[in-house]
Amino acid sequence: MTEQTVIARKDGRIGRILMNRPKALNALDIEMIRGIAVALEQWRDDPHVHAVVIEGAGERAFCAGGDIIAVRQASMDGRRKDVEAFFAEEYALNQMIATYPKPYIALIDGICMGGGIGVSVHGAYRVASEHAMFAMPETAIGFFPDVGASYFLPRLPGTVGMYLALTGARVLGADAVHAGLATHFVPRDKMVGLSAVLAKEGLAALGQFAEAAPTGMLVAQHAAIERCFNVGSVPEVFRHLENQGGEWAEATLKTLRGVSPSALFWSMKLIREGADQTLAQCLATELKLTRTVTTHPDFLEGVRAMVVDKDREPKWQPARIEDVDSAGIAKMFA
Ligand code: QUE
Repeated sequence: MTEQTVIARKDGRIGRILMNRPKALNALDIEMIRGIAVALEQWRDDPHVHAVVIEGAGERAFCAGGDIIAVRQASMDGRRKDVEAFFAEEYALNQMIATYPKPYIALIDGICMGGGIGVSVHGAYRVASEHAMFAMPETAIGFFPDVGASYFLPRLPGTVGMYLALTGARVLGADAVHAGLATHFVPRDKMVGLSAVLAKEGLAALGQFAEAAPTGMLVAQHAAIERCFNVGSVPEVFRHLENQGGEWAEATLKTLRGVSPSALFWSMKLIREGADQTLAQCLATELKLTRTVTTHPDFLEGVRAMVVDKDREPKWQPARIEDVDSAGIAKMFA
């Protein structure tokens, strides 16, 4: 018998969802996406379920993302329907979570990237521990911040969302609360207790367990982030970082020089345009963009280099931001 990759069960006052693929860092494949959606539908009108709690199995991850290896394979095989179904169902789940009529509580005590953010940040309550690590690292694989990132990133304080989108910077638990990615801070050693008390007492448990989030480092970089990322174009980000100098700017430049140049352009356009759209509109734009981006050489190469072969040496086409054609990027949104 194979282990269930999503375990959904009722426990006291709550419905529990466990993402249970710990060896793959609980990355969401289409079966898991369907499993979560089915559980949420069943509990929507179940009077015994007062709230839903979602967690990741194992010590390392809440959820490391979507099953991007399967998407790449489907794209290479020309199985466009499979590519489309994956993103369409994933984004529909993100929308369902955003509009779910009962409290939806994500307990995040490890890696939470990409698709993992999609099954947490749209819910009303996101509890992060000191081991929570949030990131939208898609520019590194020649993709773009999706799962509604074009809705939630522009709504973070200042230009922090654009910084996270372009660099894929990691945000730890305390910073995540300050930035608004998480709503509550609970240390790891209390997270199991919180989970149990949620089943017994419901949402009131949150208030009992939450602590003040310690000050992180995002706050310290806020002024520099505004100076370098609240600008009009990708080349301007580079120019401001080069003028800025110092350790943070150097490290940020090094990161940006390693990611897909094309992905920087389409991600900036996407995040900027999402600022004045609804979540549904953002998800529709993102779904449209998956159709062109998943056939772009940088997506196939990025997933190969970062996730499949793990040599971490992607060969981008084009390789320099100077050679990215803005008009060609704009056409990918049409
Ligand atoms: C950038 C990304 C992803 C990534 C690595 C990056 C991403 C993603 C995964 C991932 C992780 C574990 C898995 C899996 C995929 O890795 O989006 O199937 O088991 O989903 O550098 O954007």
